[in-house]
Amino acid sequence: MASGRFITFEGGEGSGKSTQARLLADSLLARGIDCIVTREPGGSPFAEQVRDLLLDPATHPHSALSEALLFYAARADHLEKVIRPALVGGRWVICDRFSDSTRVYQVEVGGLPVDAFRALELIVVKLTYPDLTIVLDVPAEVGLARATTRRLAQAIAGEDADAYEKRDADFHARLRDGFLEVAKAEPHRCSVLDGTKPPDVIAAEVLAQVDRRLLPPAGSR
Ligand code: T5A
Repeated sequence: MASGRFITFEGGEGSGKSTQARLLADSLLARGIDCIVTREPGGSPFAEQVRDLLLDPATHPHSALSEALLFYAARADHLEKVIRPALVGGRWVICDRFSDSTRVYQVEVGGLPVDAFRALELIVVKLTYPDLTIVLDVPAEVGLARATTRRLAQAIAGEDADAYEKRDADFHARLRDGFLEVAKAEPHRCSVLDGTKPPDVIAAEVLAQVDRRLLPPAGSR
């Protein structure tokens, strides 16, 4: 049975993941490759409900373990209802954040023991690892400025800034270092791209990575 490819976008806040996920989907669809764009936390009805709880500034303070368990509750449903069925059906899945975000936010920054993270990965993700992860790297202040601009626009429409963007600049710098460490540890899966370039330039670089790493050479297609 044909199996689709699983591509994730990772990086700090406002690094351009959602923008690039959409642009990649447009390029793949133009090539006749059936794909879906999804996100974490979220991506399935239950996981979107968990997302609302996680990102609600009014949610009561909780430990890194409690937070990780919520992310994996959402991830389990997302994998079961959306990601695995798409891949089994031969569709490509483009996901805005996945387990590397837990590794960075909850383990590297939040202090969750790495053994707990590995145990949850074994139980929930099993063998559904991404084939390719694009890490969009931007200085913390650039990502924050972009995310804040967008949030301000949303606030006019009645939305509040989420719980995460209220944290300080040091937090965002640690996130950046965390994602670069993940990419360094797994170069066969991860590709780091400069997220400060214009969106269309980054999109071309993403496509080049997809071509090089996931698509067979033209003669063998
Ligand atoms: N989280 C998530 C965890 O703690 N653990 C986990 O396991 C998971 C899965 C999710 C939060 O949850 C945390 C991480 C997050 O804090 P979210 O709202 O989904 O919350 O947050 P983000 O994923 O950070 O989403 P953002 O929308 O803030 O960032 P994106 O998707 O990286 O950026 P994007 O594409 O929306 O762009 C942001 C702005 O920048 C502009 C866009 O037009 C937009 O205005 N932009 C550019 N401007 C100039 N040049 C470019 N190249 C640009 N690309 C985009």
